[in-house]
Amino acid sequence: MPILYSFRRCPYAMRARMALRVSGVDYEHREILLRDKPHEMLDVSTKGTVPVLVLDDDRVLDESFDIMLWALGHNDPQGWLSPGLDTMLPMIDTITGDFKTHLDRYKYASRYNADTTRGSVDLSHREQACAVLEAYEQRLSKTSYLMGSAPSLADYAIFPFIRQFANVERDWWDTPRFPVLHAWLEGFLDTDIFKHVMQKHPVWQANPSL
Ligand SMILES: N[C@@H](CCC(=O)N[C@@H](CS)C(=O)NCC(=O)O)C(=O)O
Repeated sequence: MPILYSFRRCPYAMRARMALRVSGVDYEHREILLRDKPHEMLDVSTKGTVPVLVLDDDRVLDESFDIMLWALGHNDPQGWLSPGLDTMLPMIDTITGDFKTHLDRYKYASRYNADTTRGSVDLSHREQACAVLEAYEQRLSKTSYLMGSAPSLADYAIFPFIRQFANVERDWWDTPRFPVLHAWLEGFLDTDIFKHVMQKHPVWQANPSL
């Protein structure tokens, strides 16, 4: 059975878990702590990020998007790939590129700016992230989902990052400046698949009896 190293609150791991879930592929879930990564994971993927999927033939997938494609390549019962990868990729790349850059600088301002107090946010980066969100807002004003009338890989690959953004300043997000995007996100947070992949797991231990 494939093994997935995962961390519950990581948006990259969330999207990988959702694709695995929808595909029906069975796997062993190994919950890790980012501050105490098991050597079994680092031995197979030295870059030390989650998610990591170790396949039955010992191949290792250590990019969340590759895990999504691998799972959907096995089985895509809801047609997540239907819009076509070429159509979806530019949008998906924006979220893990520009948007995530600004999200991290907005949320973890003190990590990036020595003058900033721990716990404070950087509103200039919030605004730059909002420029990306504005495009989604306009798109979702025309269609129910990012690629049309049905949810697709694009929605599932993107919404965990918008969730992370929304949680930085929940009251501000709930105002809401992006009402359509807000409702779209709430819809995904309420799905069975999301609730399932957010179930809690104890931290994995190689030798629990020791
Ligand atoms: N490009 C990777 C990024 C994964 C990533 O950055 N995950 C974060 C957690 S959300 C991580 O593992 N960071 C390492 C750390 O915090 O030590 C992917 O898509 O899987």
